Amino acid sequence: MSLTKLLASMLLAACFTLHAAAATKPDVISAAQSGELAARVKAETQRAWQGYMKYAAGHDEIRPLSKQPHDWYAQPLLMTPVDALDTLIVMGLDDEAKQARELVETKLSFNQDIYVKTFEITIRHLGGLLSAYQLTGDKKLLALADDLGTRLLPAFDSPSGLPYVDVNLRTGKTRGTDSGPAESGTLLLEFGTLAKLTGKPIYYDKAKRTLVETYKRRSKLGLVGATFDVTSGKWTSPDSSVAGGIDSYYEYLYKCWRLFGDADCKAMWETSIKGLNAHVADEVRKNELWYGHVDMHSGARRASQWGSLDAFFAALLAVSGDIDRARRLQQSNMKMWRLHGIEPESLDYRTMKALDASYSLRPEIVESAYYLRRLTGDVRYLGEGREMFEDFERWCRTDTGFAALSSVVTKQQKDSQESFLYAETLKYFYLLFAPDSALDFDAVTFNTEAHPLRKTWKD
Ligand code: DMJ
Repeated sequence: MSLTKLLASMLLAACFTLHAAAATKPDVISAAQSGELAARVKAETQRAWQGYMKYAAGHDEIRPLSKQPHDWYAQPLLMTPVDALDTLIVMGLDDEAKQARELVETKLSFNQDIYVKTFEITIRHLGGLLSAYQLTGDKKLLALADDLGTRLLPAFDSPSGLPYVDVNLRTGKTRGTDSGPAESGTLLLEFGTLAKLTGKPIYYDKAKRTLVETYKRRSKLGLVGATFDVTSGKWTSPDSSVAGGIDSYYEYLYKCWRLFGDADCKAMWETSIKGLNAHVADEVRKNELWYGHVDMHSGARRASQWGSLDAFFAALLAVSGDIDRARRLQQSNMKMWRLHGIEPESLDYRTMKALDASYSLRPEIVESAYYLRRLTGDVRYLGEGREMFEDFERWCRTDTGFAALSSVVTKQQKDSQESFLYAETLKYFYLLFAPDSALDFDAVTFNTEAHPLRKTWKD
């Protein structure tokens, strides 16, 4: 081969390689491909629902490897149908939605002598029932929510106004004083909506008080700690971050302004986000944005830790109007995802080493991709969504649904499938790829379990 021919063929090969790379680049997704992805997510949701119905109908969850039912408490509270119902409706899986609704309406009773987690039952059950009621107009769902709301109210009767961790649904007895901002600050979207829909202001007032009590305990830097004692109302850990245990407290400060137009919430959010950006935000390797852990009083850095729960914060930045930081943070989220081809529960963002390598089928990074896609119109988030969905299917899929991973390094599956898989992870994947008309983003406010709530009342 002549030198010219050799050079020409090398150039051609280089062009081909570049073209091939461009073709697989995540940001080149057409509307048709996006529609196909939405259909794939819908089919996977249907398949996972059928797995639950076959092996665990009427129970809280299915264990995806042993195919056994699993309940959180001595009596099932139908976590999966309650969490899945609005997702099935939004996806147009009508037969499956009918099954979920029937299970909820015929088998769910809150008149049980069991202590339940105030926070978890509020975000999953109150949130799920209220959103399903708003989507269907079915009054039985609102009656269930009202019954549950009444049974949870004793949780607010503590000396500090911060809620007890557990409440007995039948006796109203409470227990659990070791709590934190996420548990006290993630109740107002649900209790507030319940108040508006039932005309019972007590629900709004109690949940707002506990949010305000949390905020009142902020430091001079505008930051909250990780844990407090419900009886004394004193901080027991000064560790400040946007991580699990605190996360959705910040989310609800902003979203309660968005849904209820509550000006106090707006003011509390504005003070808080200033404190977070001034003291908790951290930039490494020149322009990578993360939010680490600091002492709430001094601002001294305690850890460079980030994780799959923290990933929601890009969505919150985006919806509250800070698109620039939101985009940068989502890049960091993707860097976390790509480290092992699926994200770890937590990592050190300075060393980029996983600190907890498990993956619980969490939705937050997908939630952020969805918000950014809707708010910027940028197709790169579709490409990143496809990449994540393909990894998610590759490593977590089982013949009955999806399994958590005990390690994202070894990809060893674990016998656990939390109900937020249906409420959040599959819903956010679907909404990311589906046309905007699948759900009017501007008209809803998602609670922290991705149950969309709508303002249907007059002020
Ligand atoms: C969900 O129950 C909620 O999103 C909560 O705010 C945090 N943890 C899970 C999902 O990861």
